[in-house]
Amino acid sequence: MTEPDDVVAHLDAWGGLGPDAGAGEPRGASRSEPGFLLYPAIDVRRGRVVRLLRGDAARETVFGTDPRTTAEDLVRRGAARLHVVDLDGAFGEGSGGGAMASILETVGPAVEVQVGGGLRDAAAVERVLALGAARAILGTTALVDPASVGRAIARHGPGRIAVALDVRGSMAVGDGWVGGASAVALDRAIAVLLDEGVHRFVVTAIERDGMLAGPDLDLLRRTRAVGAPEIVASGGIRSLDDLAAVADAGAVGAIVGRAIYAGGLDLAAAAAWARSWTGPASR
Ligand code: AMZ
Repeated sequence: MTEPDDVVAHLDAWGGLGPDAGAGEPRGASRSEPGFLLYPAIDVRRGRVVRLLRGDAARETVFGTDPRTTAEDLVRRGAARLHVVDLDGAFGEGSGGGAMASILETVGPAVEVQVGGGLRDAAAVERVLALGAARAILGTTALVDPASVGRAIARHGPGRIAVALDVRGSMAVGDGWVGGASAVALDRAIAVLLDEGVHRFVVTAIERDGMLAGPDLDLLRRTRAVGAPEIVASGGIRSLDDLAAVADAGAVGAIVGRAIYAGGLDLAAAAAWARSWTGPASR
């Protein structure tokens, strides 16, 4: 799959992170589970499996017409975990709840499925966890109402709630990343959410998402440096080397999307690497 020419430029526009953003890292990556946590991604929009470029709904590639079949296929190819996003929910355009439920029903018992997109109130979180999601991921809600994340953690436990920090420049943004989206300075968002008891942050480099352009390691180091205990890296990952690089930058896991659908990352090999990963010294 080749990308349109107009979208492969300007990947270095990440101002403000600074060359020494990783200095003074507070501690080693906190590990609640063994191995490296590899999450193949299934983004669902209008019932289909899609990848977007930098989250832009107008630049969509369809990789499947049945999310459940895609989930089964990824598990067959070696996935022990899945990251499933309801893009309709994330864009505030209704709900892909049916597809989520179908994925959870089919593979939820066998693999760890984390679900995000459109979980904007306590009932939505409750619903997705009751359907069998291992973890609910909160993006917009975490920015606009961090106290509600604290309440969700108090109710469900820190292991079942993660926050999506979708980062553009030095801001965490919500609302599907469109113009006028909710936005909070990244460092501030992390500080507030740590106070609310958040343990795991899924950090997406928006400018790299879907671009197969490599991960933003400075962003990961910076996020760790401000105290995020567990980071799952997302955006731009192409290869085993990229996975190793984000692990070395302190991420406990990573989300891979386009690379496993069209970018030549062998999921079975990546899953085997992830299982055997024991820390930066193991390479
Ligand atoms: O691609 C996008 N435009 C997009 C996307 N993938 N917008 C949001 N999301 C994802 C976030 C997170 O997993 O990375 O949706 C979830 C957040 O949804 P919400 O509804 O809680 O903001």
